Amino acid sequence: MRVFTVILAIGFFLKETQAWGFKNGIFHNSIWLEQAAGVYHRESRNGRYQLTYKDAKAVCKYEGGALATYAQLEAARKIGLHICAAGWFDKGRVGYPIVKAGVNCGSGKIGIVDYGYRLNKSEKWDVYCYNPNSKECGGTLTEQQRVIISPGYPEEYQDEQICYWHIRVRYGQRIRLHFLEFDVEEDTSCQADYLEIYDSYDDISGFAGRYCGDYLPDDIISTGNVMTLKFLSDASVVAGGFQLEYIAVNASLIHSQNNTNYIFT
Ligand SMILES: *[C@@H]1O[C@H](CO)[C@@H](O)[C@H](O)[C@H]1NC(C)=O
Ligand SMILES: *[C@@H]1O[C@H](CO)[C@@H](O)[C@H](O)[C@H]1NC(C)=O
Ligand SMILES: *[C@@H]1O[C@H](CO)[C@@H](O)[C@H](O)[C@H]1NC(C)=O
Ligand SMILES: [Ca+2]
Repeated sequence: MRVFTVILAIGFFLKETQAWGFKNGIFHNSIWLEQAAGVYHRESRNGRYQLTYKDAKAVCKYEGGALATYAQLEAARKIGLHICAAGWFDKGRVGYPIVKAGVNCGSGKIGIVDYGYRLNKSEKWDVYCYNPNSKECGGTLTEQQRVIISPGYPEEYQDEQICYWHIRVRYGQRIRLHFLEFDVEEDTSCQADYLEIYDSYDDISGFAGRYCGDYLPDDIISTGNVMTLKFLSDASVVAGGFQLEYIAVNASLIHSQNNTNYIFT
């Protein structure tokens, strides 16, 4: 039975390897750097591909930015912005930036995958915004244990921040998040400012929760060796921010043997 499981797992792994692939020893289906060169990708709060051109402009404006131009998107791509989701950018154009060729994303093309100027501005896509004033924050964390803080903590965070933290610990380990302090602008469905947790190495799958307010969230344990945290603040009202700690935990110390979400490193 165990052998059978291993074979199944290897089969799954090979299949996924073909579809996705490795880059810098990281196995994944898409890369996103946090924002790059002031450009960032946004989707509707209702999910992917929900924004008309008018909505898209409003999203960027709401966060203090504007639609990215082709040149800004390309500048960001050149320093590593790789996002497998088509979005509006300047002048009603739609496309996305690709750094790494992949079958499932851009059909092997590297560069801006450009859908051109859309005649129908009611089509729904994501959006690429440009805001040179938003602070760089977040990063890729591989330590066994580390404290993560909101930008500027223990000072209040500022408006218009977007941070991604990608946590990756050793194969066979899991990540336990433990909140130490938490104070993020409160609203009923956390639409203004929020911290989002993903049980995956991107913010495309594995959504595990969105948090705001000043209630200290419970500990969260990943199902695999990766996690993504995303912090976003809007154009007004700030709060104290947050401080949390992650610790790599040996999976064998956790009862469940669920390894479906591991990536190889
Ligand atoms: C424009 O796009 C919208 C959304 O996809 C669609 O419902 C509508 O029929 C399109 N209009 C035209 C004229 O193609
Ligand atoms: C976790 O596993 C590693 C490698 O198997 C081992 O060296 C380490 O001592 C373990 N840590 C704990 C807390 O059990
Ligand atoms: C294992 O994890 C996956 C993904 O999180 C979940 O869909 C599945 O139900 C889990 N299986 C068990 C036995 O816990
Ligand atoms: Ca706010």
